[in-house]
Amino acid sequence: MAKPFTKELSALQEARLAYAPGMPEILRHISTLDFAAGAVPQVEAGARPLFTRLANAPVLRVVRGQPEKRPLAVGVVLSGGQAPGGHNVIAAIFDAIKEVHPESRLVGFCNGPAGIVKNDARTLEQEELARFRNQGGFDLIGSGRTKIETETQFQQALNSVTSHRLDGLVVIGGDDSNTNAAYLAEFFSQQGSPCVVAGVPKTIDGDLQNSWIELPFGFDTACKTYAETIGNICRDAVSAKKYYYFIKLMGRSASHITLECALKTRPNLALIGEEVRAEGKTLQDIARLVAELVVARAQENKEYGVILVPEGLIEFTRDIGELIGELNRLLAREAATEAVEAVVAGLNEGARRTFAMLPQEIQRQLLSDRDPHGNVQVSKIETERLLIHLVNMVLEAMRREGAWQGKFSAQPIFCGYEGRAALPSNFDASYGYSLGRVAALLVMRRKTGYIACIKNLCQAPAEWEPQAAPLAAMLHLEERGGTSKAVIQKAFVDLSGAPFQCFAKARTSWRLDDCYMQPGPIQFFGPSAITDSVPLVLSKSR
Ligand code: FBP
Repeated sequence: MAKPFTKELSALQEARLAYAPGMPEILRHISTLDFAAGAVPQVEAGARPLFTRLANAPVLRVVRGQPEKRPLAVGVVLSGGQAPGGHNVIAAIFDAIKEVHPESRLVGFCNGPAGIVKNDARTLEQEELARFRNQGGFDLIGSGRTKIETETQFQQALNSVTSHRLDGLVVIGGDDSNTNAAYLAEFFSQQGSPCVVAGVPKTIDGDLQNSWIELPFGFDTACKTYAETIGNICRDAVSAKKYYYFIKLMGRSASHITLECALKTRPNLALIGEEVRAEGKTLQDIARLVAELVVARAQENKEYGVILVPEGLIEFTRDIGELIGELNRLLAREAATEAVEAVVAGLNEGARRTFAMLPQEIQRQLLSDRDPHGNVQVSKIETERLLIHLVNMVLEAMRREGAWQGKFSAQPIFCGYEGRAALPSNFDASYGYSLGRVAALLVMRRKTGYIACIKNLCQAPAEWEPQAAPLAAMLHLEERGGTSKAVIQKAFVDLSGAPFQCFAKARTSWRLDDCYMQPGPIQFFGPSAITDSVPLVLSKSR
């Protein structure tokens, strides 16, 4: 296979290589930086016994300190789904450790955490990295979803970092991957390894947020990419006036992406999973709600429209949510080896009834493999098609009763993978780069079990505030695969928060009036108000 850096780039990719990402002013002189300890956050009682080494760690602020001149050896791994800005995290670690000492080494573990276990690694050099700066995708070293969980895997991971004589390992990942980073940090520390473990918050889903992490990197670019498509579709809808577009948006569980895209494009309806759950709605209720919209718009002579459907919607509905819970329990117990009939027979009565009402294809998708963390692979479930099917049924019933004579022609669309590997926006290019420098500093100052954070993201990068927060403080007990486990809590859309409230206030007029907005493609050249815009969910929170 040809080496990645021999790839030919487009004119825009070439131009992006020259972009100098922004960063907080203080991060420019890495070798003279240190951390100052702040408050010590509480670690949940259930997690404390598992993290005896990591508990009682303070939040860290970046400050000036004594120069460091030692060469550093750092390992890096990309974990989970792609997110724009990942290559910049790696480039930043490389630049930072070379600034500390030209003989510093950066080792990339290939294809995700499996690369750490198998010690599938290679040294990354300037010439190769130069072709990946400000580029999308994760193809420099690849990614993967393997979970490091058995005693043997932990030992193998330790052997790998020891064999490379690493001072630190940087895990670039989402909630599950950073949970894994916390366990690795604790294990390495208990075994007396000098290798520290640092996390970097990544995921387009936007669900790795808490008191210290305003947003993970990748969310901004993915939302801008999807919003471009949605805005174009809205324009098509209002031009052709003949289709209802059901656009499913990636984001696994939480509806952050849908909320951001709705604020950017103003569709006729945007379903928010967290609201559906709060109101205890079933999928049938949602189908009726959409049918009502179709009927109301038809009365205004509008037989077209745009509806946003979050990928995780069905998990939030009362009926399908319960069914998925039941299936997860049975599949975990039976290790998915049992025949489908046997799994279905094990369902409680309500779940069995819900299952029976679903089209066969959706039944099959619901039963397909879980990911290594036990999650249903919602990106494989065609919720947008299922909803169209159910809305059609409601409308046809209305037709039979003489309550509906209109036309309903629907098109399903899925916005997903294309947003994960897009060329990073200026925001994500700079954010990824800044996070990478904080991660390098964590290794340089031998701080283990921390995640790099940047506060004040609504401001220009020069004003951003770099920090590091203890991973242990983010853990809480959750039931996973039938057992209780300390994991980083996913952040869902806060229905009382300013971004959702702002959407809730505006959406009534979007239903019947066509208030569509067309944000257009991500811009890299031009006025800063356009090229450097930040996610609306951040700016509306202020
Ligand atoms: P991460 O949380 O690992 O970043 O992945 C996000 C995501 O893109 C989800 O939005 C989506 O449901 C899932 O990955 C798809 O996974 P896969 O790449 O395995 O199809």
